[in-house]
Amino acid sequence: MKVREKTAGRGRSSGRRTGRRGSALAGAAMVATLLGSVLMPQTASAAGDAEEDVRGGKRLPAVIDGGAWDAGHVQGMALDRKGGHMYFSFTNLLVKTDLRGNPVGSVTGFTGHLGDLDFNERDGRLYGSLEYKDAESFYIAVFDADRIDRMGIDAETSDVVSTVYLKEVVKDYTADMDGNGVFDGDTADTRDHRYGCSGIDGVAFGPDLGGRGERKRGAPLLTVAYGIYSNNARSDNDHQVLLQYDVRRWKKYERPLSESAPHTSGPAHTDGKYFAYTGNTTYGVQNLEYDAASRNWQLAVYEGKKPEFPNYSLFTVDGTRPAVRGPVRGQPEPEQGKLLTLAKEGLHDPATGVRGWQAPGEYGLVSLDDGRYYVAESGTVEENGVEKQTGRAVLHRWTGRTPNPLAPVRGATR
Ligand SMILES: [Ca+2]
Ligand SMILES: [Ca+2]
Ligand SMILES: [Ca+2]
Repeated sequence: MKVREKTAGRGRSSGRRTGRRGSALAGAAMVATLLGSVLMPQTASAAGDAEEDVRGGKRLPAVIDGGAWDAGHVQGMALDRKGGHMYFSFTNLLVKTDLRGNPVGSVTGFTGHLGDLDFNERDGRLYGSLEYKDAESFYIAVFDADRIDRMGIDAETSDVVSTVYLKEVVKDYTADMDGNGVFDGDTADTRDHRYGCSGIDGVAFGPDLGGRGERKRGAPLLTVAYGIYSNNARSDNDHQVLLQYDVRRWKKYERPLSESAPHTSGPAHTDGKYFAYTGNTTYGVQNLEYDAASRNWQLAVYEGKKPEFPNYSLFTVDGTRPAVRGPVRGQPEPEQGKLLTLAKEGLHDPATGVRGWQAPGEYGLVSLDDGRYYVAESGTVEENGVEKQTGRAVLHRWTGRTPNPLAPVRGATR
């Protein structure tokens, strides 16, 4: 049995979409710890090293082990705090665990790319990004979370998951930007794809980005971040793009997942489209999260490669500053858009004005809205000749220190 681990330490060169960039672990103690967590998920973490929930709610464990699966790498996590469940997206597999890391349900059989997740406390449903690039189709997958009550639920033949088509994303993804009459498809090596859009990944519920982040009577909006191809040869791909939707009007659009006959049922318009100037990244916002304590949005990315940018791995958008109308830089034709403001925190690159952090979160980031976050650790483990993907939610505290503001809580370190 071989064990590799991918997310320890920062400052390494940028990752690729598959996230396969692990280095071999040395040290028998670490291996033993991982072996224990993988082979005995029933006894995972919890009790002994649980951290007290000072707000009087459920005690939240320092580590929630999402298990080891013959699937893609971990893409995102979502917490149903009231229900006591954690959800892990493994690219083509959704796993639901209790807070001790015991698997209680799963949805299988996705042939597309299931990315980041968020749980909507208002309707008790789980939302995730779902991409079918070859079919030029991008959806939000909506899961009836309560009904994920057994392992191996089929995504297509059961009605636990429905999908809503995002026209705005398809329009930007398929844009023939060089006007040669040919759409070049799923490749970074092209001038096509408006803003460099490769699809969608990060999702999170939060306030209207056009407002000041205050709690309004209105429901939180589903916020969906674009994937953005890494391409150093163009200047129109230096923004993160965030779309907002009021999902209370979505019932009429929801359709069963049919991967052989993709549907196009979805809202004609967004409820807001926003731009954050960060410099180009590799596949855009991997994980998006709203933190109600600071009213900040966290955007975790795989670092970009443009030498003229600082290429941070985490960006913080100041949610108390309403988006302002202004020029979307670098576009082939002058363009106005709603611009977000990066928080005046963290590392600062004077040349570009970009602020950010060298921090984890690209495999999963969940704010507890009290200065603590679950950060996903992605790894691999070999069992009986099969390489399996692992995902663990590890509790961190936001310290605000540079370069990495996220520090593991007591009991979370190995
Ligand atoms: Ca073209
Ligand atoms: Ca991802
Ligand atoms: Ca998320």
